[in-house]
Amino acid sequence: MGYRVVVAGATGNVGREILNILNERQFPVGDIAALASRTSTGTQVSFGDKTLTTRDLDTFDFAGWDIALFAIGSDATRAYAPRAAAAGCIVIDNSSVYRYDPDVPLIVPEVNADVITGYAKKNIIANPNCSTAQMVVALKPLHDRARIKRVVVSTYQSVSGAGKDGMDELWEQTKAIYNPIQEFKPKKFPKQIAFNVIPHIDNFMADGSTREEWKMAAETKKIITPSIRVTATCVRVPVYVGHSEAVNIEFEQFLDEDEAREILHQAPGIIVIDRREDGGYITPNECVGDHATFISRIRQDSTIDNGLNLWCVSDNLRKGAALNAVQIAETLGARILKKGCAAWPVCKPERNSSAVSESVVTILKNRIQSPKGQSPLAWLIARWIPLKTLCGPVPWPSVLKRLCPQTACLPSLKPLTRPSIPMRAPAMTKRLR
Ligand code: 2RA
Repeated sequence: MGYRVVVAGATGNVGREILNILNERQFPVGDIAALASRTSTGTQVSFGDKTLTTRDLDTFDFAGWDIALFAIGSDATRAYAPRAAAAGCIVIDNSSVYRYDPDVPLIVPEVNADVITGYAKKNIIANPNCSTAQMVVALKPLHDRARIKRVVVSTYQSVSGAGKDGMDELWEQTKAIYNPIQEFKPKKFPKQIAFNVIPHIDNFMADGSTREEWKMAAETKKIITPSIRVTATCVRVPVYVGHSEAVNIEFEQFLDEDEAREILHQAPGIIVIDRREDGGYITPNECVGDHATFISRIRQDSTIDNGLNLWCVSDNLRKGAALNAVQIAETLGARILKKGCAAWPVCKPERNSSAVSESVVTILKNRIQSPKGQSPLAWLIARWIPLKTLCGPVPWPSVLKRLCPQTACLPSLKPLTRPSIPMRAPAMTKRLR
């Protein structure tokens, strides 16, 4: 017996990723409905091997459906989420409408899964903003060890955070700059994004910060603890997918950089790639399609007593949106609704097969510097048993595909598609699977 699942906003970037991830993680779906606005009703979207035809959100009857994953704009969320919730369907919402509502839990499952019981007040659970989700995954295990006092973060956010229009604008503007037949004026972004960076995401607030920056502070407080002070500068960069963050952390207690690295190695949802040499760190281009939050450049900040710097990168459409929403659905299933196979989701941890393959690829391809002087082989063996315990067999086809991206080498592999990416620059196409 599986869940009756609704995906609202199924034709958008995040809605399509939700469908992909439900399928990839084998969420126990008994029945699925893909919903869209009236103008997009009838559009076909992929769900594994199946093709779904989108239905009209406006006339959909949510009664009898278990979970609705919402990836629609704020106004539509205000209109339809209460309707779904009143019909007994639990809403997992990607918009910012309910994030700061004290009667709605705001959840990143690796960090605060326990608050999920609070869903019952409104039948709604909120998904955090993309830039917050990846940061709190990194902060929480460090906070548990040394208590974070203050965070100073600068973000480098990809254009996909602004949706399909943002991606199209980067593509069209780049072409127009190389081939200036006609002028291309900024529409989605306030200034030129191609070959540029823009220190402005979302609306300005009275104190001079932007709402994106305010969200990082408010959401971190709600998810981890109100005592953490966060100051952010959020910047849009000409990258298609993958948000990056330079994070400076001040702790109450001293935390040595090697211990921090080891804590992050062990933490759920995190892969550490941190070698002090050319290329020994992760860049957004390398995280596309992965489920993990990647941490690099871990180092002491010697300008304060208890300071640490790190670099944090994740796929904003996945951990920053669709993946986190599906993980919330998994948590809801495991802890509250309890339908599905008996073994599920014990066999579906946060460190998913994609992350496992990334770990193995990292070891084999990059010869990662193992912690505490272990040889890479010893490190792999030590890590192997927990990985197998958590995730079952290592997904060798995926590992091989990462090691040998030329599909000719692996004719039997079915490529993973990402239909949500509308326009692809050549470098981007190479990375998409
Ligand atoms: C952005 N944080 O990157 C937003 C998307 N939720 O614009």
